[in-house]
Amino acid sequence: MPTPRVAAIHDMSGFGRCSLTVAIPVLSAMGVQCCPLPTAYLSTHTGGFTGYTFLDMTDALPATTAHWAELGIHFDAVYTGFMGSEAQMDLVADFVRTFRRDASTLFICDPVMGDHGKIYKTYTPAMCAGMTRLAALADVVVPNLTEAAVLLGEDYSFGAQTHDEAGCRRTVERLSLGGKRSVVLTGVTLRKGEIGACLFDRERGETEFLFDEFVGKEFHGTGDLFASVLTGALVRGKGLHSAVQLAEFFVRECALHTMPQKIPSREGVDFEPLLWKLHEGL
Ligand code: PXL
Repeated sequence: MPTPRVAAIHDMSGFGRCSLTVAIPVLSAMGVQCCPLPTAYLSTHTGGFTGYTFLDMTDALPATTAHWAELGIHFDAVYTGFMGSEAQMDLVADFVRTFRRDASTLFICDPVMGDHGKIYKTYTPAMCAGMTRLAALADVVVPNLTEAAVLLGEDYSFGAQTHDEAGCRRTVERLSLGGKRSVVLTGVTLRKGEIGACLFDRERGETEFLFDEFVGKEFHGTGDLFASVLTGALVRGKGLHSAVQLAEFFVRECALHTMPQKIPSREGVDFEPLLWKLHEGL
């Protein structure tokens, strides 16, 4: 199999293990070429740190789209996450349209906007509206419960509202836009002690739940870790069900390995020593 190639459009946060500092090593470890297109450079991510720098890289987007298009580069997937400005949403949509001329290019959109009923500090309502437009183009959309509510124009500050089986099923089926795209709703807890995903697979036309043990502590960046493993597995030819299983396995392994080290949760999970495990799952 030739090495699959992914364009990864996320921020680069220098410290705190999220977005590109997770996507690049994870995809490389999975035997996938990662071509990063940073949306912003931050000294740290915005969750749990103050005083971080923020360099908006909006101008790099159309310039890189044009250069890569001129070079005729083929991507097996475009994988997007945290955006730095309102304008970036439509510029990334242009990027997707440019490189999806070939129907084999998957667009995997992690509509990063918030978590736990809160929107991230740098996101405006206009950015959330733009993200909703961008996510509508995706082949696979990977929202957490907060982001799913934003995408559906619902109140996102809820507590347990969609944490019931029927509610999750309805959410993913609505987000599938009539079965046209796959959906992986993350951070779902129906019973204490477990965490997982509710997924709709457009290939199989089915909705299912896949749970794993909740290790008891949350860490920053695990959503990015999950979506990066999912992306790697999909471009390496796995179906959605196995790709979600591998992503859940890896996030749990990393959380279990990090817990005893008493690393502050804002530093993310200590995934580097475990990257080799991704090969076992492929
Ligand atoms: O993990 C999502 C994420 C990505 N990038 C930046 C963030 C966050 C979440 O807080 O701040 C910069």
